[in-house]
Amino acid sequence: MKSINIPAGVAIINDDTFYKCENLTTISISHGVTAIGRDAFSYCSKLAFIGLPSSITSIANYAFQNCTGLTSIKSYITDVFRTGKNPFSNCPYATLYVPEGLVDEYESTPDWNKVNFIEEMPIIHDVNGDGATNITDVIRLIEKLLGSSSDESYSYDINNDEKISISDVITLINIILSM
Ligand SMILES: [Ca+2]
Ligand SMILES: [Ca+2]
Repeated sequence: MKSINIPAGVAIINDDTFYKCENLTTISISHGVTAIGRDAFSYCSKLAFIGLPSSITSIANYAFQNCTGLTSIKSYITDVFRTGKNPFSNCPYATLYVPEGLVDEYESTPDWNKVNFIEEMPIIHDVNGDGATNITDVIRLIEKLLGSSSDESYSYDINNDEKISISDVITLINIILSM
């Protein structure tokens, strides 16, 4: 089991669900999940990235402890709540990326504030991850919107609002025009 999509309709990820899934490399938690249980992803040592949708309202004790390969936690949560005990304990390389303007709030809310690095979520310009931001990225994004083709490893949500929409196309075009 290397890759997991939590399907829409699942509201709670129970305690210990993915405990010690050491081969798990990617996890996609869909919007609608509200709670992540105790030790739900503990010791998933190959997990590198996680995204936390804004629907989440609780994260229990040690939910992601010892995810030692974790480098990026993207939180879309704007209503910042207190988590259980140190959910990111011993994730030494993890950076917590948070919505615009909320760094101070995360830094002052237990136990989010135990993550070593907390930064504002960067605006992604490079949809296809080839190192350049150009018209090809606009085309890939439009193809995704039209449903004609898509590569799920690409970054389509340019403006970090959890949705892929025409506003991402406009934001990307504005970025390219201002380069
Ligand atoms: Ca590109
Ligand atoms: Ca978007």
